[in-house]
Amino acid sequence: MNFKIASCIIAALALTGLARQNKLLNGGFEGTLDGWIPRSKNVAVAETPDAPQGRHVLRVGEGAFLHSQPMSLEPGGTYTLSGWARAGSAENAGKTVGMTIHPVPRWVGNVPFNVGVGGAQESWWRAPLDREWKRFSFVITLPDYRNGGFDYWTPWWWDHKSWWLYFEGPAPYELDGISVVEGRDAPAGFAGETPVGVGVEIIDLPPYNPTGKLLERGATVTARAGLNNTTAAAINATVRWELLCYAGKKVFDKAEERVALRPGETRIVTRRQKLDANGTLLLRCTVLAPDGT
Ligand SMILES: [Ca+2]
Repeated sequence: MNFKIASCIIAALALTGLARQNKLLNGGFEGTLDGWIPRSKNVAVAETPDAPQGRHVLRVGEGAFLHSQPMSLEPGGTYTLSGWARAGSAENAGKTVGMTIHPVPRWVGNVPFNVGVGGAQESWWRAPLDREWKRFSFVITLPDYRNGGFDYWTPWWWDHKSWWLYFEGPAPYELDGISVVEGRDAPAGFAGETPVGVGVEIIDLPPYNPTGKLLERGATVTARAGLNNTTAAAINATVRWELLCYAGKKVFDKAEERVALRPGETRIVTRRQKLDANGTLLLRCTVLAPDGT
């Protein structure tokens, strides 16, 4: 079983069996920004008929940059980063969008450094931008602290496995189908994280307020889940929504619906959830295989 976690939401998937698994969550941006950390408001998922993967892409505007959620990679491992990029304006055709990876610090405030520090390899990879979608592919070889890579960094602030993927380019530009897979060969197209990619977000949460109540008991929120069949086969699945206590031990509410996904299809499902419980709550979306596993 594979789990993905996004702030107050957990999405889980019980289907397995991908040939090459994407280390990124929601690299296809199918319906939500789940799995990504925009560093400004000028980053959005957009539906477009010419998306190279699925039907949604990421649009990055002026002054914006973004990180992926942390992904777990093996020290000394070799991975291939691939995807599609496109200029969002005629002026940006011919320019490049840069990407690199940073260790994820355990301690907020530690200055991140990228993969090239302390090593001889490239620190940044640059994908060409054009008015048409262009595919890019780069091989990343990680330093190995056991052989001296990053050995001057004390281990308490980094677990040597957690990395962020980071993009910075000439806005506006667009990205789609981002994959990080093991080995030196780029996948033919997008590599799924799981057979059905699941991204979940609550679209009507009030802004964070450290001095007041976030939501009153009995309030209703709307959750939106993007379900993307990343395989070449049709999948009949069950979507299960559960409202849980923070520890995951008590279920306050549960609902299920059946969903049929054609190969490559994306479906957006929504859930209006009444918060009829006290405390810190999790709304979990689980996609189950036909046999309920
Ligand atoms: Ca997509």
